[in-house]
Amino acid sequence: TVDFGIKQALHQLGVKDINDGTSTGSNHFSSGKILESYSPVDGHLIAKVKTTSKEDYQKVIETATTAFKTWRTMPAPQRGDIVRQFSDKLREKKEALGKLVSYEMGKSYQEGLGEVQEMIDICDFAVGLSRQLHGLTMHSERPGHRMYEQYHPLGIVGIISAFNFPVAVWSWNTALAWICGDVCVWKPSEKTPLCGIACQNIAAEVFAKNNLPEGISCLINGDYQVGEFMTQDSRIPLISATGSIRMGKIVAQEVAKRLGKSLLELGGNNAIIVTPDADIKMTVIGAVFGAVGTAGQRCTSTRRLIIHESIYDTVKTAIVDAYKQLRIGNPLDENNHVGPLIDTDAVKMYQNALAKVVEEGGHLVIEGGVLTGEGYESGCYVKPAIAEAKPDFEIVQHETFAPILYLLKYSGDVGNAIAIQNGVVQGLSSAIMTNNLREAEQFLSVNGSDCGIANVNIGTSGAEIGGAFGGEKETGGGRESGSDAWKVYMRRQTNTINYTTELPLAQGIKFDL
Ligand code: UN1
Repeated sequence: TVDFGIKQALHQLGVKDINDGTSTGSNHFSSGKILESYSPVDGHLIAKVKTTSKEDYQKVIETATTAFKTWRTMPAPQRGDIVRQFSDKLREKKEALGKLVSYEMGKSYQEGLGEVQEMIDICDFAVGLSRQLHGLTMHSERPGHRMYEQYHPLGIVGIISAFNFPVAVWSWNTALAWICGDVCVWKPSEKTPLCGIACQNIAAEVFAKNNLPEGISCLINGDYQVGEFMTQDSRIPLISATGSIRMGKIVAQEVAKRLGKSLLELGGNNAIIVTPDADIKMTVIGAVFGAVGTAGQRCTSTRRLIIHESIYDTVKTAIVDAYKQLRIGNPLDENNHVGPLIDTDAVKMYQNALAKVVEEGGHLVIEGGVLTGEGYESGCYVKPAIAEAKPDFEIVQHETFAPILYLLKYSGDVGNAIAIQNGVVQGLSSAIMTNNLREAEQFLSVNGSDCGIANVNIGTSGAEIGGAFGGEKETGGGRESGSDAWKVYMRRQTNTINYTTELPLAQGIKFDL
């Protein structure tokens, strides 16, 4: 088998592979049980990682707490310079890290590189932001008084991330949290622990070079129980969690019990509305990349196409034709479009969803199925499938993390399509394909899409880092990445200063002694 430079990439990232030693793990406190990381690309065991025990966790938090005392006093623009150095390192290691993402998670190498690019982009954004952590000033109602607000660092930010964006989502959080003066403790998905170690190594190198404590960035490894150490820990004022709605509900309740803050990025059930005025060629590119990119495992993946009946057959034929060109196979081979699912459990969920849509009366236009034989030994490769369905099917209401696209038909005015699009519990990303200004504006209006992201003539996935990223309803309501998402990583303080010799009370209250 061709190695595609994996061994070298692991070496460059300081991640030991299974032949180099028994275990790997750059977090300094890891005495828990062993976690094995298998590649969905070829089914090989890549490495073993030691997980974080409860005792280790206590030490991690002590380290983070100590680091926070130094870090929070460093001026924000200087913290920005550290983030700049971190992004320089990411530029150096882009190919290696992109390759590891591709090999451990299974997305195409191009998308692996794209993910590292998102890390670089958010760092650049954060560097500029480090000079712009602005508060407002306001006019006091009392004479000789000044009022303003300022933002201070929050403390430890706990990050729980998912396998599908094993490096970028961490950096959306850390790049902002760091310039805000916070320190981070990260629990990556137990399905992609090596990506976590690689990132930690890069961060550690930068902190060491600047004589800063490594505790500014901490890594903990393990399953949901390790996540629970953080959600239940009142020393962590903010938990930023990405994953399923089921997981998010648990995290939200645990954090709320201690009145902590949570930032949730949960499931999507993203749709593209295709109106009679759509550009079909653009629609096909947007829909196909949205549905099969990352093998349908983005939270922004396109799951539903809501097509006007007058162009339904045309769109269906064009999409089916495009699917016939898709090459499925090793994601490190740049000739392939679609890589494997994360593991065989994900394959089972894909199969169950296909069975369910048929059971509910749907029709498979492209059947799908699991690939076997040479190159597919991991058992994780599936064919992207397309099903004609009804909006209210139970399975269509549900987010299946796999390349399954549902075709739904609407008639009449675009308002009917918007009602279908909004008729699910999730509210992450949405799009409309139209050249009709009225339709586009209605889609973006108060009566339009209820999602956190609403695009015109662009698909549902592939958001830029400059905007706030997140969604409404059961997607969890959090916003990460660009715009003013940084504010959640800081505590706001309102300051009123009296520079007179009198003490007038607000609201005109008289209190004479
Ligand atoms: C995710 O799937 O969790 O918008 C994040 C996108 C990417 C991020 C997806 N920029 O598709």
